[in-house]
Amino acid sequence: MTTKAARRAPQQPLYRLYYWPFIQGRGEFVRLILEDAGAPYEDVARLPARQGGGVGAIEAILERDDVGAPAFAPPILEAGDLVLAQTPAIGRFLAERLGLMPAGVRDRWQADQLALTVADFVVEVHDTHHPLGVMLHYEEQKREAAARASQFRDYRLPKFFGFFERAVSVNQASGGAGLVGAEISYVDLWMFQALAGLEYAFPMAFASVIEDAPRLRALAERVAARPNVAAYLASQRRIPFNEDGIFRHYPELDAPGL
Ligand SMILES: N[C@@H](CCC(=O)N[C@@H](CS)C(=O)NCC(=O)O)C(=O)O
Repeated sequence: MTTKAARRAPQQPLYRLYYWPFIQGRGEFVRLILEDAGAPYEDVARLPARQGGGVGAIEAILERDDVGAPAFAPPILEAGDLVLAQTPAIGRFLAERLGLMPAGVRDRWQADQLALTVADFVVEVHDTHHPLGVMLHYEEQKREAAARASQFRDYRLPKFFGFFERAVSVNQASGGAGLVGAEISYVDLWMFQALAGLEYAFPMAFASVIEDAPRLRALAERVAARPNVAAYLASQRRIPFNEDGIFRHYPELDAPGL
């Protein structure tokens, strides 16, 4: 029998994401897992404030002391009683539940290893436009950003791409689909997002490194063509890349002298 309270409470989806509503940012790595798996979720801060959304919802969950360990920064996932922050921890949690984690023990640990490497890459991309810190605007650190971006383009980007291409190559040589394990995993979704972001932010540098990474390119295309991912990418739920996010297109950082 339904109680009055249960009848009054609107049914909330099990998964509730709290992330800045105007950017893809790190929230996108969580959204992609939920979308690919077809898991119903609420992108809480994108709801109107009168429905409990907006940035206020993020501030409120960050302040909660009744959830075990408090969350330091978004993205934050609420799943029933669990409130979990840190993108790689959320990725691991959701991938386990939603069938996007490789099956074998070694592969699971190595999925973790690779997901953290993608997360490192994301930090380095972010630091190209904010090398001094996030409390200053890009315009206040343009000189340092130019120097940092040059290091990134010349050394770090080729190193990361060479590494990821090698990882796909090694895994595919033993019959795997993507970076690790037999099937496409959450790490492949993350790799897709890292490549999409890089192509937006550094189109010229991307064009030069992707030439030497054919397996990585094919993997990203394969992820983008997965039916739920393709539907998501074509939907309004996919926030366009912009200059408030992690992957920002500043032409002067991509091609100095422009
Ligand atoms: N290592 C964390 C980083 C979280 C993070 O830096 N979140 C950003 C948005 S992408 C933020 O809002 N940070 C606020 C802060 O660090 O004070 C993760 O992977 O989730």
